Amino acid sequence: MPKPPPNPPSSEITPEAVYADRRRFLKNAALFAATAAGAGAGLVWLTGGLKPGSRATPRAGEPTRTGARARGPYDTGEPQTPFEAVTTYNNFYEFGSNKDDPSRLSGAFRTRPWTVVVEGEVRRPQTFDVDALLAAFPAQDRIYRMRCVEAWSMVIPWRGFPLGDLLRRAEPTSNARYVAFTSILDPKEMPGQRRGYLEWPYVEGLRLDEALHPLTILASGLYGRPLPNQNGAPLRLVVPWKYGFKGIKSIVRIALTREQPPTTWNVAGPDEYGFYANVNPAVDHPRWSQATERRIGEVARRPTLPFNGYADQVAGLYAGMDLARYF
Ligand SMILES: Nc1nc2c(c(=O)[nH]1)N[C@H]1C(S)=C(S)[C@@H](COP(=O)(O)O)O[C@H]1N2
Ligand SMILES: [Mo]
Repeated sequence: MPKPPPNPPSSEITPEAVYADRRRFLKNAALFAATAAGAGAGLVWLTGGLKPGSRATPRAGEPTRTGARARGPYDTGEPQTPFEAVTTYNNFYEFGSNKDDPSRLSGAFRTRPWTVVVEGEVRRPQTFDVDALLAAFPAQDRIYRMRCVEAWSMVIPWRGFPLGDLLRRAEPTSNARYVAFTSILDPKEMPGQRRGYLEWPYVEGLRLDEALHPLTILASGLYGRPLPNQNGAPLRLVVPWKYGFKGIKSIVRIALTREQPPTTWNVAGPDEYGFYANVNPAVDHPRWSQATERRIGEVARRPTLPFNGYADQVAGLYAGMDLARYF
């Protein structure tokens, strides 16, 4: 296998890979600086000390000053990464490998009509129209940390529903041990799929108990709005204690399986990206440290927490496992 592609050519981790992206990176940096200097946001965005009403980002669905939505048991109270950054600093290789490619190149992508198939080791396989699916499983708001394997992180207010609700509806058989997810294959509409960065379609997987965990959601929105295309419309996975690449976007198929399914980044670089991909500051990536991270919008690096800060809820899933081996 050729040397796995960097995931992705990030400026601070693989400087040698950045040459081609230099121009776009500078544009991104300029955008961030502009946002930081923007009306009312000021230093707040740089320090992460956002206050409600102090920035020029959408507020629909966020907790308001009047306390319309109380913080839920699954919400972090940390400052949310501005909408502008969440929707312009993306990894979605189907649209290209630069951070601003997905927002620049996914605008015309059609996410309706859209069907999601649930099949495999289930008693009730089903094909859903995505709007029917979203109507059947009422959305909840979840403010989660997201930690990319490239050592940057964000705080994102998602809207979605627990994956477990859908899986239980499908009635997994006693053979079901894993869940395999598949993104859409559409090289005509997705320029990145006409290039060989990765094998397409993008695929991911979870162990069934991980998939059933209440923190694991299928998201259809963020910041109280429908999910922007660049963030994985119309439906994407969010598993907040794992590296971001587990959060597969634009899902068309969910299959319950007996065997551990292949996953895109693990196939591309088995020594660099594991199947489990639990956020773990003690297990470095072969080419960089995972001990700290850069929270987008902040200057100082912060320590990376085991399981991305969700250890109380999820560490039990891995009792007795060697997490350096099953990374
Ligand atoms: N189909 C697909 N899903 C994907 C990716 C991708 O390239 N293709 N990138 C992953 C990576 S590496 C990360 S960090 C997150 C980024 O999600 P965001 O752009 O919404 O922040 O999406 C993940 N899901
Ligand atoms: Mo990532």
